[in-house]
Amino acid sequence: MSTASSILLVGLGGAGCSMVTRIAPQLPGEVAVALIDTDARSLNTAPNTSLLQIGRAQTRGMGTGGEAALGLASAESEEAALRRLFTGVPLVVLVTGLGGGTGSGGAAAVAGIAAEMGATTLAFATMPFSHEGERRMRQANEATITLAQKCHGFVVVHNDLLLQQVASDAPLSESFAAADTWVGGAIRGIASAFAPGALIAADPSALRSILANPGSPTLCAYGVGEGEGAAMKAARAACECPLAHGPGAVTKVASLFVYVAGGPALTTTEAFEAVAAVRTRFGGETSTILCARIDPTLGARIEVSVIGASLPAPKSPVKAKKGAKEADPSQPVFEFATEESMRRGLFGGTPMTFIDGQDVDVPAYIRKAVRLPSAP
Ligand SMILES: Nc1nc2c(ncn2[C@@H]2O[C@H](COP(=O)(O)OP(=O)(O)OP(=O)(O)O)[C@@H](O)[C@H]2O)c(=O)[nH]1
Ligand SMILES: [Mg+2]
Repeated sequence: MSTASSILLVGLGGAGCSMVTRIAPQLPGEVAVALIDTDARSLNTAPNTSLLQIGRAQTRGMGTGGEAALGLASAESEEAALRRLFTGVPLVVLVTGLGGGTGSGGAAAVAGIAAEMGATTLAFATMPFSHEGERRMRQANEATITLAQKCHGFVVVHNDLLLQQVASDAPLSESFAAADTWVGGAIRGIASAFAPGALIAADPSALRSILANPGSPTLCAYGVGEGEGAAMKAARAACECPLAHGPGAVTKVASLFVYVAGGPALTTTEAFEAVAAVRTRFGGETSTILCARIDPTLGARIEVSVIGASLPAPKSPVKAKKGAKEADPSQPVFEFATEESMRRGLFGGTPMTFIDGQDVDVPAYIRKAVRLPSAP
């Protein structure tokens, strides 16, 4: 099952397989696609797609019924097939939904094998809706810890946040499809950046060079703009993208990868302006890799995709010297305010409520940059 493509998009578990099946038709032809699940029903034959059923002995072609331990055993039972799948692939993009058993249990094992086979591994993992209950959320949270350690880049996607972008009376299947357009757009950006024929080209090793911090969350954003000032509109949309917000979101990065794609009218100045706007919002002073492509099918549209590596996690506190006063565990621990927490105040750490592209939990005078009169 080895593939000559430089990018392999992998869906794992029910959600991962559905998302990848929806996203795949929008990707450049060079991207290879694989679906992996314990549940045989997810593995529908699709053109140019590798299918791998895991855990035949463990689940007999059914899902794991929410058991992460079964998901892990199922992935491990197909280690040889997974190694063959990842042979010679420079970049693996893994998409999975956390909360169930196959994704939560199997994702770290699958990502670990991909990384061991030499691939730069970038994972997108959805977190359950809050109404799915505590057990699934706990299972998802536990999975994020192990999965993050096995990937070069790890993007947490909050389903609650994505669904806020969709009309509340939309049918569930439509809601998922609409919510997944953000993940799809971001993945299309990454895949197109590395496809041949880019104006300013990059290869997957460039991505690897900025994702040097396994275990830290990765910033991922995507935005589209159209008409006059399209590049700046796209850059602003990327800065407000729901993938780049939510609990635990990365607000400042050390290094950035920015991909700008537009129709034949896209100018160098516009591309650089978009990059500058993204850098102003997220940082990226250490290193910014720019990649750009003219894509005539985009017409007057411009797309901006962003991947950013978070600043290294602070070192664990130095052990107190013998005889020094121990920290009092009853003392509250205060964290430094981030730009985001200051903007969102009391609502920091809660899911965002977007209306007309604006986070309405941020006070209007901050959103609209109104200068307040100074105190007399
Ligand atoms: N964004 C998005 N999330 C989904 C979709 N389908 C399911 N989910 C989420 O993904 C989580 C995991 O569900 P599944 O992927 O069905 O579970 P699984 O990994 O197949 O695990 P088992 O079926 O228990 O073996 C769910 O709790 C939902 O939060 C989808 O199409 N899009
Ligand atoms: Mg399933």
